[in-house]
Amino acid sequence: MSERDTICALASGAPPAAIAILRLSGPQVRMLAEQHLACGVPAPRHATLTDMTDADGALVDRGLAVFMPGPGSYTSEDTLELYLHGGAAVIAHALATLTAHAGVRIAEPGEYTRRAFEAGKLDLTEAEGVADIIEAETRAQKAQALRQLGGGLSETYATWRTELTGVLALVEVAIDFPDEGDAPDNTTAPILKKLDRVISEIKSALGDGGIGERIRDGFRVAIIGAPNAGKSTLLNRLARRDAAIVNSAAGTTRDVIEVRRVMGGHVVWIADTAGLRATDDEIEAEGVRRAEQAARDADLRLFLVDGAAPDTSALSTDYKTDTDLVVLNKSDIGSLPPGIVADHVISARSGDGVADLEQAIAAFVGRQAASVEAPVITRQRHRARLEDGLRSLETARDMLAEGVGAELAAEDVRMALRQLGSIIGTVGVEDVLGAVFSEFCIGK
Ligand SMILES: Nc1nc2c(ncn2[C@@H]2O[C@H](COP(=O)(O)OP(=O)(O)OP(=O)(O)O)[C@@H](O)[C@H]2O)c(=O)[nH]1
Ligand SMILES: [Mg+2]
Repeated sequence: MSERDTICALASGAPPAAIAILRLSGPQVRMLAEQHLACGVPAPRHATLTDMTDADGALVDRGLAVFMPGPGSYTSEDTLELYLHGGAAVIAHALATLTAHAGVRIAEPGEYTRRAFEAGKLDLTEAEGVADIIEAETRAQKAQALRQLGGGLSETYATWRTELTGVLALVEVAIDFPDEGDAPDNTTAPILKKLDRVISEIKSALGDGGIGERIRDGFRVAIIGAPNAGKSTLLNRLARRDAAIVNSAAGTTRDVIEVRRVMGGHVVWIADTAGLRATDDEIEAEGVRRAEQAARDADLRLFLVDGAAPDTSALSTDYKTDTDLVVLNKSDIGSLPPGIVADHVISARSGDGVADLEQAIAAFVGRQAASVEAPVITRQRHRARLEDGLRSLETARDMLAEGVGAELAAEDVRMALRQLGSIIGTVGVEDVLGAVFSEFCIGK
């Protein structure tokens, strides 16, 4: 294929809307403007009011056209944006008119940004920032996406890659000119020092408690406790809807039921779980296994204790941490048992004390989010590659320290460079590109 397709798509929201923005990019944009716009190819970067007509000369709509010639456009190709009336018939007529030409088709999800990436306008973490900013629902998500889009992660990776390239050069010198007179320490000590610095920086990025991922994907809170403690009743209250079945029979909930809320400015997933108890029922036992998994995966656990029939055995589980909350339920029944130290006393049924509990959850996620100033890792993809890179660097360091084969150490540093490179998309990304760009909406 000598020329790539010209792509077009609705870039604005679903009709009906005040305005529909159609976006075109590719080699045939000028031709399309000449054939279908009364103004011809609009003056670059000026909004031009014009009629748009179809192949038969019938009026499609009248609107504004903005032409951005390549390579100074987002995709670095000729790009045209049409601001038409945001009705379904207008959009359908306009897109049908454009795609009637050979080599003009509807864009794939994220294809504009993919072209921008391929033209070197942004790296992969910046492209992910574009997807994230569109998905962002909280200010914290937006701020993180904006930072990423602005190259906030790229800079960190560029610094590490520069330092590692320096390390590699030193290792290669050591391979080419082994200095037999010197003690090995004299040549390897400075290399090890540089290597150790990068290793400790990567370790500290990895040890961020997953805050970047939590801000992007949501914090996890699990409601844990004995059967009948009122976990599902509490979930429904927090969800403000009837998400889970409530019943006086113990062992009602089997699956983990998650609801999503924004609390303290962050996305929070609250999980209701099966009551913890030993059981012969195969399905319930699987529910208990899933409950314990949800408890381990959570950032915060609410240990719910039934005030009417206190069973505190869940409080001694190995996944309970100091920041978890012990919540005594059914305060409406009166006479709550003495001797249980609870962070909150509530009635999930009447709602008493639940507002305070919500505030405590919000405060917890707020503190967590603030615990890392500018997370380097915002997705599992980054974490996995960075862990691989760290392993390679640690292997290289151990080999250098033991004085076995600088060649092997060099190979591991090269490997780490490739692993970091795949995060920003400079190397070996064919396999990840599809996954990254498929998350986008069409028109971006
Ligand atoms: N009086 C009173 N009853 C409650 C309260 N919260 C829950 N209940 C009742 O306790 C029973 C069990 O409630 P659920 O929410 O189903 O309890 P659960 O912990 O989800 O139970 P499992 O799913 O079986 O583990 C139901 O009859 C609820 O109406 C409360 O605050 N006060
Ligand atoms: Mg339940």
